[in-house]
Amino acid sequence: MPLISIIRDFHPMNDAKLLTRAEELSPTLHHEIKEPVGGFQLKERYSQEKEEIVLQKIPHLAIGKGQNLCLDFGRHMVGYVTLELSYSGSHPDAPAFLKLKFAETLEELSENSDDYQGWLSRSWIQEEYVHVDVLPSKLALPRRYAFRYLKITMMDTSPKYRLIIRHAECLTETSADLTRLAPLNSGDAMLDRIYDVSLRTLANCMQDVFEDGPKRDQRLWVGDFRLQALTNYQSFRNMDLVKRCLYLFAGSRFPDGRISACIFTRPTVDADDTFLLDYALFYVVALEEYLQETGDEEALNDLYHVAIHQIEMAFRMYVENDVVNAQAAKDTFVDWNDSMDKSACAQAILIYALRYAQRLARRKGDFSQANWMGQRQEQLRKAAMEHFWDAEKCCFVAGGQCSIASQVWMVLADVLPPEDALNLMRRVDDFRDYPMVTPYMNHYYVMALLRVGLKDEALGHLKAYWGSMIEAGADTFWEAWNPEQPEDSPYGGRVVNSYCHAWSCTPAYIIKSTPSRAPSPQGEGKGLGTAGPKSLPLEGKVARSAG
Ligand code: RAM
Repeated sequence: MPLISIIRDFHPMNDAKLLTRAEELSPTLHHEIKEPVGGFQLKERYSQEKEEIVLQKIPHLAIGKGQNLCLDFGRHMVGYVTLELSYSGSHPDAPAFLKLKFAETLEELSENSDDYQGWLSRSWIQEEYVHVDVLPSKLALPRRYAFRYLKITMMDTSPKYRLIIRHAECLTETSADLTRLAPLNSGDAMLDRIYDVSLRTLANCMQDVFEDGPKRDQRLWVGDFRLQALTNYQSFRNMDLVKRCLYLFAGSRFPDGRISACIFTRPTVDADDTFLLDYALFYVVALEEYLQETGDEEALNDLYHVAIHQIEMAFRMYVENDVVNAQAAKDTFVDWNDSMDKSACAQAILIYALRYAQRLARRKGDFSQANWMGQRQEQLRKAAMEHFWDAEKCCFVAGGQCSIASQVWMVLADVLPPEDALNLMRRVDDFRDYPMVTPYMNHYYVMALLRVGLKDEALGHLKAYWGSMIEAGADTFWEAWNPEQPEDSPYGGRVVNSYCHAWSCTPAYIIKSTPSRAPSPQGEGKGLGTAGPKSLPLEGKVARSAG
């Protein structure tokens, strides 16, 4: 079932003070001018068969009715495109009628949008029909696009002239400081490439807020944001952008104070009428992680009560006798896998969030609250064992299912003693009924392997999974990817998938925050191959000091 929530007469509770602070923290956007690095023509409009065109020839190539010209900008980018158009032949006696299609990948470029029958709006497909009345002229497109390729199809001209694309450029936009980008130089070419692509993914999602995807949905979702913030701490370190987003979530909420799963920022800030229990709980986690990085007293004072409220509401609405109820499973996202029972995940994520909430409470000096959090963790942990642990199968079972996700989240929540968690994670691949379909879930899978100490397996999976996207052509990481079923889309058609997606950007975080046994060949810095006490994975850091 698609994730669509419509609440009639939804009026978010807006807090002017928090929203003003969020506004003050708006980022500076950085720009660069980028031009195509190559071009080609698709032999047929929707085929992938192409004929390369030498770059120097493009300003002289005249395209007639039905023909196309594809520009390759060399890598994925986000920005505003301007085309300088001209003609060859007689004076144009009719407007040029063009179709412009922007695509993040080659497959997307050659897909016919009319074939799309999915449940998500087709308006996300980045294509325009444009009439150009005067030639030569400059066509400055008003919309921002996320793309690497641009296909220009000449829908109609007249027998008297053909179109020429004299020049094309993109004014790129990001709030990431790209001067901070440096190669990993790990000595492992695939790992270096994964690192680079993951930071490109993050940079292109860093706009006025941390967007989930610059093609779609272009907005701030809590689940994506938490992972972006973690990767940002290891790379661009734009702390104000994280703070801005924390204030935005707190500044526009459900009328009862719950954090919305996502926030619109244009034309004004507005909480979406979608609530996801796990996402609301990740707000608590993200706030605590931000405070670990910055020690920001203002944020602690302004946002502490908002975070604690998420825990209180979770108990009030979703917990009965220390076990999450059926509604909790319905309101929990975890992964794009609708047939999967998410109740064990919901129970585990609540325990996990309590760990962070307890740290928050201590940080605030709210010790009675911290004690309560500690007791509740223990009660929920015991109930999780009684309710979800199957002693015969030796795994967590939810609604008769042993999914990878249930095991991963129970491990991350420290529900099992360390030795048992290790044994469970060694067998986790046996639970194949409910495959992970997003990099988002794969991130938590890797974190669970790291948590039980299976570091080689964790890095092996990172390389295999994110590496398979690179082998399939990714120059930024994709929203959904199941290497065994590459055609899959959660939306009923890949053309609306996002191919630069925030929640996929975490390899750089994992690589940088995972200490290795041996010093790196370069022996510099921290991170993979460069062990150092500061570079413990954050999951581990929290667990050890939270106990
Ligand atoms: C989609 C987006 C977003 C995700 C939500 C749950 O609309 O891909 O990234 O957080 O779903």
